[in-house]
Amino acid sequence: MLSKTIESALNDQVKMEAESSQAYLAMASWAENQAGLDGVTAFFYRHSEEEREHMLKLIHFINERGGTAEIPALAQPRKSFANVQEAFKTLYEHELKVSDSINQLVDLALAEKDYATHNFLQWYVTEQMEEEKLARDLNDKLELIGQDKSGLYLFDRDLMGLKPHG
Ligand code: OFO
Repeated sequence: MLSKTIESALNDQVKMEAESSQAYLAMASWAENQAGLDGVTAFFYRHSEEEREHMLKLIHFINERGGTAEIPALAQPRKSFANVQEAFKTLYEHELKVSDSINQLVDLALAEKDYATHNFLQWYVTEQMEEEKLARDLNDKLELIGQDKSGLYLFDRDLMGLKPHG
């Protein structure tokens, strides 16, 4: 059985994953309206789907452990970006915030001696490590590419089949 403290913290995380999904959906839709960004578009759509799965996993866990999952209202995500670099920088910064939030949840689970939740959260810890690394790598590549259009073409092509968690 979940304590009220853990239940509420997990529900905050549900909201964060939902916001991630919406934020990346908005990026996908923005990219879809830019010329020649098919790979970037596909990547953001897939990433949005993955975040929705992260949210669902939390919802099921909360409900299965005797809590009540809350389906949250969401704020309007950012709709447009100056360029691909800015979109990926935003994604990376967002992932850092999510990692921070997961780490705080892990701390809380330990403090509350909720080992089942602690164990459940390990999947998210690993996932965040992978997502952060990928986002960092993509930002590094974009920095190298700069304004070079042929570099951006290849970057976009590489993203076509890439899974968001690497
Ligand atoms: Fe849910 O993994 Fe990114 O945010």
